Amino acid sequence: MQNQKERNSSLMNKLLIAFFVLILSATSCPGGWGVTCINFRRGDTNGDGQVDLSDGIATLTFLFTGGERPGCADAADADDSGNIDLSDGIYTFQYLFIGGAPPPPPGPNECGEDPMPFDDLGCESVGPCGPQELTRDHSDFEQFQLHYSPGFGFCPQLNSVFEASITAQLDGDYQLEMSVLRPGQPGEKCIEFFLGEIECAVVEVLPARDLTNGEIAQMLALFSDLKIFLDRDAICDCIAIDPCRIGNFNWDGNNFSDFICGNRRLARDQAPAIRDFLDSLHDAP
Ligand SMILES: [Ca+2]
Ligand SMILES: [Ca+2]
Repeated sequence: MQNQKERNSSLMNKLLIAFFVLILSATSCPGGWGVTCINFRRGDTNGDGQVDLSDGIATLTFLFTGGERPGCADAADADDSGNIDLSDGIYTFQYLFIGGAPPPPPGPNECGEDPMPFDDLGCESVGPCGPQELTRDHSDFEQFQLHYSPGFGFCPQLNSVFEASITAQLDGDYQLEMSVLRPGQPGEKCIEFFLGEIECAVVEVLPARDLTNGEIAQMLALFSDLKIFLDRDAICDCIAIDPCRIGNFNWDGNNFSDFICGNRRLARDQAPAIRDFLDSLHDAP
């Protein structure tokens, strides 16, 4: 009787453990490297969308010669052992060249999630498994506008562009209207946003002016080759991201944010490039 009780108790413990494992696998995104519940191709260390010689080399150069850290550690873990080491490079070469077994699920050909996500690995960048990057040309715009809206807070950047508008004129000129944020002085009315470390910030409207020919050329080069996404980043399927502030970039009603979880958004380097360009226009030529 005692043995039967112990067996029942042991069975119950196993069922409870299985239950909690199921709950965890359904709700959590474990992983010290990054999140693990996003799609990847196992073996695609360099994240270019296919598994080939360069991936084995990328794994070995990362391990032994200070090469670039893989954006998706789960992809670099070619043998799914739970860590990245020499055997992963060897596993990839054996698969490619001497008929070795293919990398375990999700495998080297199709994007998929890690069926065994309980390791210390994870994914930060999924390469071509993520939304498709597109190119847009908005250089023939009539009006471009930038404004920021609060995210988690507002977190303004002092001495940087606050709002901007560039309007094409009939004579081929472009008129710039811009405001910047500067530190407030005692007695001035501070803007009413979360300012973090900043005690007081004031919006300063700069005098409107026409862009110079050099500035126009720089702007049109930037706006004719915009890298955008029409889907949010895959990482947003796993974790909540609440930005400090959201930049809204608008060409004649075509609005793209700099928010990684926004559906219509600029590629990662694009918003800073536009912001840097606008910041370069602070001072009249
Ligand atoms: Ca690759
Ligand atoms: Ca491994």
